[in-house]
Amino acid sequence: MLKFLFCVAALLALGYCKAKNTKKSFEILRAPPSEIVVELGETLSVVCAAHGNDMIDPVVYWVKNITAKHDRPGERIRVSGIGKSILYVEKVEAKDIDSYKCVIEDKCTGDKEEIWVDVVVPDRTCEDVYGVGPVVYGASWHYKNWTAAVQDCLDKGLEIALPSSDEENAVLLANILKSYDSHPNAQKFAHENWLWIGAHDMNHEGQWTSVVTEELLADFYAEGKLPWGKGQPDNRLGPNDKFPEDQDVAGIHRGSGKWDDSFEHYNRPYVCLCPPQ
Ligand SMILES: *[C@@H]1O[C@H](CO)[C@@H](O)[C@H](O)[C@H]1NC(C)=O
Ligand SMILES: *[C@@H]1O[C@H](CO)[C@@H](O)[C@H](O)[C@H]1NC(C)=O
Ligand SMILES: [Ca+2]
Repeated sequence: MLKFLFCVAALLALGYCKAKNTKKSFEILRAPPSEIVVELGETLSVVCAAHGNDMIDPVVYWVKNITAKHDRPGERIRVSGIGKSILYVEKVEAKDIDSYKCVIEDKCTGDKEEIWVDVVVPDRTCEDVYGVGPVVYGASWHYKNWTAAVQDCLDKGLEIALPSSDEENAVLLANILKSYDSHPNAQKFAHENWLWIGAHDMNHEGQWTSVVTEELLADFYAEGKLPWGKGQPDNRLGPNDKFPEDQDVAGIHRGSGKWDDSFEHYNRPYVCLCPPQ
């Protein structure tokens, strides 16, 4: 009823507001990218624009705080426009690092489209920035599956983290927590408790191997006993056979520092080994 009244009002005010036909009522002119990397203190300016197909332009507005999984309605930002809206922050602060969406909505036809945008600071995984301090291991609060995480460390000229003793595992955990507490990307994007590390048993079930050197962990892990969590590794199959594969890759828990074997296709943050200081 409200929608109808709005249409009638728009019809009277603007002369026309066509009935919905098969054609979409608007066309997106400027779609923001899915990720924008910005430094703290820089200006953020993101345009989202659409125009009406033979009718008045749609309403365009921005919503903040929708979580990294994009599963909350979030809060609408005050700026909105007809046909165009700009997400603008003069000087980006840590609180602006967040998931946003641009919403394009035609009130007459009910056509609506949402475009998600994650605003992040550069990882700068191993640098002493954002109050993280000097670290041996650098956490990346980006979500990648295990294979992509291994590759991203290589692309950065690093290798994925793999401690070779309980002492190193404790350092790894401490470095993850330091980053978690102060890296601007962490608070908004780290809903996961697990981070990928470089151990797998893809070649032979139960033979945990370094993805970096292909050595067996049993041959070089100092205490001889890997820091698996209780009952792990369990090589559990996916729920209801949803995932046909086994659990062949390892992650570390950011609370306990214990390891668990899991599914390669899961998207998680991950940790790279930094170059020696
Ligand atoms: C974001 O949403 C959460 C609820 O998930 C809420 O607790 C928090 O206050 C919101 N933050 C802002 C800045 O609005
Ligand atoms: C991992 O992610 C990459 C890049 O998005 C994709 O190409 C690949 O298929 C994914 N692998 C798995 C096992 O999900
Ligand atoms: Ca497991």
